[in-house]
Amino acid sequence: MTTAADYSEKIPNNVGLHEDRRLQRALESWQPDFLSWWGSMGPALPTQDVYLRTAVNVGREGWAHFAHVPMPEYRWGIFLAERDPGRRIGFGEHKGEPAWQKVPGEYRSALQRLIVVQGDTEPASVEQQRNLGATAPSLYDLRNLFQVNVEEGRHLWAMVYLLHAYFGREGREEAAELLRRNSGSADAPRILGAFNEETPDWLSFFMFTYFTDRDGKYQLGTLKESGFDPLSRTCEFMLKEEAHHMFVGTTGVDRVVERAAQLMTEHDTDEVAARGGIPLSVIQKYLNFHYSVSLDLFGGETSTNVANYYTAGLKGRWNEPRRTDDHKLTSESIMVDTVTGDGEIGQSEVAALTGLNTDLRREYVADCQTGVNRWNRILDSAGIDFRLRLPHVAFNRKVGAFAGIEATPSGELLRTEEWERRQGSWLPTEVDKTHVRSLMRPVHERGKIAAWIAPPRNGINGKPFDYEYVHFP
Ligand code: BYC
Repeated sequence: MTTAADYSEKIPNNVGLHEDRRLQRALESWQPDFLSWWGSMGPALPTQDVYLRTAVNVGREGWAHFAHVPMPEYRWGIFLAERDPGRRIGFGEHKGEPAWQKVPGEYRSALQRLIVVQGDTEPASVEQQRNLGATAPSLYDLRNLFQVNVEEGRHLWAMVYLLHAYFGREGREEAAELLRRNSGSADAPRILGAFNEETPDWLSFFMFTYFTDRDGKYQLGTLKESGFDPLSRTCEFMLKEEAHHMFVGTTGVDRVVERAAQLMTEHDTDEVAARGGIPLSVIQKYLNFHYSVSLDLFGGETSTNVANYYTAGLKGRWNEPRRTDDHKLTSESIMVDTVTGDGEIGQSEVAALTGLNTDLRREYVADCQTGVNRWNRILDSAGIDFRLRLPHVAFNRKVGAFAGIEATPSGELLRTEEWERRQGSWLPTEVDKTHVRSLMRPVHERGKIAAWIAPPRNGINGKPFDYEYVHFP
């Protein structure tokens, strides 16, 4: 199989779509629905064209092509990483067997469920970010937003391809449903909690791309290990695109923190709101919110679903090949966070298989900490004592062991009344949100940037910051 994408076809792909006319027709009939969804739920700001990256190859070198593209003409396609013909299942009860090229009947519904949940998040994030273009702090940021959006659209294509190619009529129905559910809808919401929250301002967008896209990185990392080879290969390639989304989040928060620090130093005050910046205390509240809702995306600390997925060979662990155990875990155990019998936050020992959501979440938490360290280094080098922190895992949780309790960011239990009284000092209040929103004025002039954020260190693809990343009609 070649790795290069065939752009002469209606649906660019590297899966030899033209060899399977039925599948091609099915996907070609989904395509107008996708485009109509993109038109009504995708980026709302009219543009003439945007400097976008398009995948042209899945190999290691030169996989992307950059050019100004009118957004509706972006070529969404289907790209799977190269097939390793000798690949074997790396974990679970089928460990050592050749990876599956077809869906094993007994795992059909579980696999379909995982693909649908993954697929559902992609268009959800596009919907959540729909209106951000109108308040972009610079053309550079606007371009990054649109890049993230078109690639989330492509990730939807990736899951829809799997549903159409391997799950028959039910798969096609699920693919249609992915365009019918909408973020925040009362009748047909998106499946996972965080994807029904609003992303109303750019600080939220940067926190979302830092914390929530990072859940994507870890979940895709586990699905990349899947015994179902087409899922593994599609996730492998998605991870490549995902890296830029997290870069947008990491450097976005960097720049908001840097600007706050500059204003604090310049005016010798913490009151940066009056100077057009976002106070560090508000940045901390946004961080608390996005981190805690993203922790919920890992499911419960203990879960029989995840144990079954692992045993069946459908969903592995982060860095599965590098783990030094037996990759079956039938006789291992793990400590997981819990609320103990006497109502305290503690830990308990459970079978390693049922604790796999905790295993993944711990990898994620350690990764999240690296960003916080990085932001604190910015503060440190500006001579500022304030430090950002990840809140305790029990803080503001709606899923799992801590869903029924309230806790402070440092992990002390609280009575409900006290939580109600104090939560405004930890989570963004209406006043905070209104202030952040009031700063969100569009800066669509080349080379200019809003006052609440520092410019980036580098532009995109070697271009300068003042490059004309977006043209308007
Ligand atoms: N909200 O057994 P449990 C991304 C449900 S992000 C609502 O503890 P399990 C992206 C759960 O479905 C990555 N419901 O959980 C980022 C289950 O329902 P059923 C997306 C929730 O199954 C940014 C029940 O509660 N990919 O790519 O072990 C931009 C019991 O749950 C939530 C994936 O998530 C929640 N937060 O694990 C764009 C990978 N949490 O089955 C894209 C695929 C749990 O009893 N999904 N529930 O009806 C999975 O691997 C798993 O479904 C989960 C949950 C990790 C989500």
